[in-house]
Amino acid sequence: MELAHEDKTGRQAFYEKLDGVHTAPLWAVMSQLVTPEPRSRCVPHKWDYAGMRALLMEAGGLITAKEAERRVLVLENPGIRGLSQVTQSLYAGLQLILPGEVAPSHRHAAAALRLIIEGSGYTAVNGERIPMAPGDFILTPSWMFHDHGNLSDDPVVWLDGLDVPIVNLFDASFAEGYPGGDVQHVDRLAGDARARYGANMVPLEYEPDSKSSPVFHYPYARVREALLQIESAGMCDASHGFKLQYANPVTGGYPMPTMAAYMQLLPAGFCGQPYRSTDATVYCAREGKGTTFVGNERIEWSVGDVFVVPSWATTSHQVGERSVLFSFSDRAAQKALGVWREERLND
Ligand code: 1HN
Repeated sequence: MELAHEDKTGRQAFYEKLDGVHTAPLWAVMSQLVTPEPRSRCVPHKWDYAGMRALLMEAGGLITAKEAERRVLVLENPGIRGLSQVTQSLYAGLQLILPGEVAPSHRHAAAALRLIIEGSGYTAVNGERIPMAPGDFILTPSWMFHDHGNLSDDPVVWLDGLDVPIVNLFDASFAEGYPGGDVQHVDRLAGDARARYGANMVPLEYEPDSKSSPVFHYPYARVREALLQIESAGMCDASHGFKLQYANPVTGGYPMPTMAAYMQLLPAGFCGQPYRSTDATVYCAREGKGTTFVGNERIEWSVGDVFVVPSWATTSHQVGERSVLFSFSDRAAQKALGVWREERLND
């Protein structure tokens, strides 16, 4: 910011004096601190699934899931390398578990969500083993023990999303291993959480003891069926196609306090209107193929590809064939804090 009466040497000496006592003049930095609109260092980027899968398999030959604790390739936003961040607030990675492997049980303050890309395995959480199938959405809420395994004959690969950068922003990170070995004690039947909380009913006089959805598993088969039925009813959103958000059935709100997640069907020939919002978003293509325009960039995607859209970047989707996109963002946290904004733009 230019000041009316230049006195550069006097000011410089003053700034050095301030610097010596861990102080700085706000007027020199204010325009970068408080911008008229979001100015993200993050950039749009796509991680091609075929290439990432090959690298995961290479990692599979170099380190076991147990030795690595989590055999994950972290997706780093090219604009902020070295921070293990896919956006300013979120972590994303691709995880591989080979047949017979176990990723040992642990818990941490950060919450995780997963979108299964290929194969079948399980995640154990809250004493229950949750089966993983392609397209399934799975939660491991904050401070709940979780371990993963693969009892099949093929690799299982999924996309992890965590709110690690948010927890670390608050310097509120805690983590510990499961005291009883690699695999947590399983004391609930398969399907227990879904039976108790996922049938549009809850246990008698239920009072939530967690800020996250007690339903840890949202199988893709049901989501897909819902999207197809909604598509057949028409009323396509001009920007989003047919889009559903994952919900905590107890509150109707987001499945976790920090993260929102979505599945959207883009009907054949869809040519979406541009849209932007303050929640930078990570997408994973579930079915079909298409193009997403992000600012001046053009991202071509097909099944398994992961791509990231920065905050406030103008975004539009186009497809030839019917396609399905999964996505997640920090919208839950932004809405809780009252800072979330969106804008629909017209061509
Ligand atoms: C974690 O616990 C998992 O449980 C995956 O699968 C990725 C990234 C950072 C910190 C903890 C998992 C993670 C993680």
